[in-house]
Amino acid sequence: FLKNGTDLGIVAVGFSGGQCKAGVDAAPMALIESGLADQLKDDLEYNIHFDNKVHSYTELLPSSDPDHRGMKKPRAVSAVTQALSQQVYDHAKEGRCVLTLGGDHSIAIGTISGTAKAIRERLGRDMAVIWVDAHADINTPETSDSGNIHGMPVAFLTGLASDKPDAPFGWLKDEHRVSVKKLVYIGLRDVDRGEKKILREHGIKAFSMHDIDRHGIGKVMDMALGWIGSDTPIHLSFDIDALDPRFAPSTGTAVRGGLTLREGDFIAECVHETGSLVALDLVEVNPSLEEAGAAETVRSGVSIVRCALGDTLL
Ligand code: B3U
Ligand code: MN
Ligand code: MN
Repeated sequence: FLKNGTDLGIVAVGFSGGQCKAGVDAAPMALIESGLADQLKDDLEYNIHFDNKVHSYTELLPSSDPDHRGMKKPRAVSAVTQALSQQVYDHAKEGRCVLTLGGDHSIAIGTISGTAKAIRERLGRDMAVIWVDAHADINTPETSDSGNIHGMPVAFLTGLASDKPDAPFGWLKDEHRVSVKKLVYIGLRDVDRGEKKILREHGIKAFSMHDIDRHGIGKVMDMALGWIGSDTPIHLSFDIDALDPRFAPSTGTAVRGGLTLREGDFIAECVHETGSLVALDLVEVNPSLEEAGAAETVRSGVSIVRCALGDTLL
């Protein structure tokens, strides 16, 4: 579905409302200022479709946004992800691969729903999702302790959580959803008790850091891509906190014992090699945390994106 020299849509999302820490909204600008878009155009020869702005959707944010089923800022996250879903859909419908720069991981409600819908309409296919993260982000509003929606996107995208039609996330329909059978996690190491129960009960494929230590990242990628099956469109959602804090200290919920940068790059390279990548998210870079490491974190993010979009070592 994707070759170098083809069309790439870029969406920059300056949104932090899925969690409590300010600053993650500054990531898209930091990534672009470090030359990411230019490198994709000049080095990897993409035909870039980018409106050159960071969207913050301020006109969509409600003046009052009380908790709903324990979720914090439900209307803000809903409005932003619904608008983003349409933006990503518009790119994907044209046959472009879509790169979304976040923002916190709640924005994946928008990106994945938009790609899933476009791929269904364009190819008549259900797509797979590879979720690279220290966390599973599969809490339902009821299992979440924090109420932060960036810990819930996978539950809404798989239909494990849903809202009534007139409630904030009522806009999500079957056409936006992905099957739990087509979801694969890599890098998990901080999973809530309720999330472990969900993963177990639904037979969701997950490779934790333990699995990576046991088998090595090469075997894990063979197993992950084998589970998805060849010739299946893939949406890669990459949370920078999957990387060890040595390589990505500037993120909201850093967890020790993570992927090396090479392991992260390798995951991205393997997904590119499938030729089936249809969309990529890079989320949770927060340059205002651990400021001494912000440049390193941005550099790691740029590296992951370059590898996923076809940069090779040789
Ligand atoms: N599982 C916890 C913590 C968390 C999820 N995602 C991040 N942190 N980045 C929660 O809040 O749901
Ligand atoms: Mn995440
Ligand atoms: Mn995470």
